[in-house]
Amino acid sequence: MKVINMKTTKKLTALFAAIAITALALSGCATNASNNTDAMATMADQVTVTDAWVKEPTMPGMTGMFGLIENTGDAEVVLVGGSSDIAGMVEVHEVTAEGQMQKIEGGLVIAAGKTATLEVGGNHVMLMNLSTTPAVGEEVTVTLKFKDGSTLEVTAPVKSAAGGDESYNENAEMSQMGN
Ligand SMILES: [Cu+2]
Repeated sequence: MKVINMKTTKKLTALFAAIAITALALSGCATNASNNTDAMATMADQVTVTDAWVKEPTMPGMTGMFGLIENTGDAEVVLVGGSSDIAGMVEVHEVTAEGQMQKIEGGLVIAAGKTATLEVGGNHVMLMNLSTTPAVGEEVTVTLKFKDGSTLEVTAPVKSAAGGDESYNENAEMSQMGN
């Protein structure tokens, strides 16, 4: 043990260096791979929103946004929430068979090529903790957020609650869901 062979030490050093370089190269590959993923279309890129509208609030401090969300891509997209200047909290809601609305756990999944319908009595984008009460004729901007972190800004006109003011009425929701 007295004699430490310098050649061996150098070899070991070289070996460790080689391992370190290999590790770097591997992590480099991993980085490239994730960059490639990032270069693909985001969920927001794949989505087209049409007929978006916000209901004139019928309950204090809250309302919903409705419309059609089309997934034009070839991978599923998941709408997980959003934000708005006029709302402290934006969630994606569903209405249960009992007529209760609740947050969709994990978000609203829209398969490739499919269109999700957000409608009164069904799935909707819930705007809560409103800082202002949007009136008919005004426009509300909502930024939708998807599972991959991508976002899509939607500007929706505010429409009258007339004919839709039963949206939180359980019976109305039940009959609509039966259609
Ligand atoms: Cu809701």
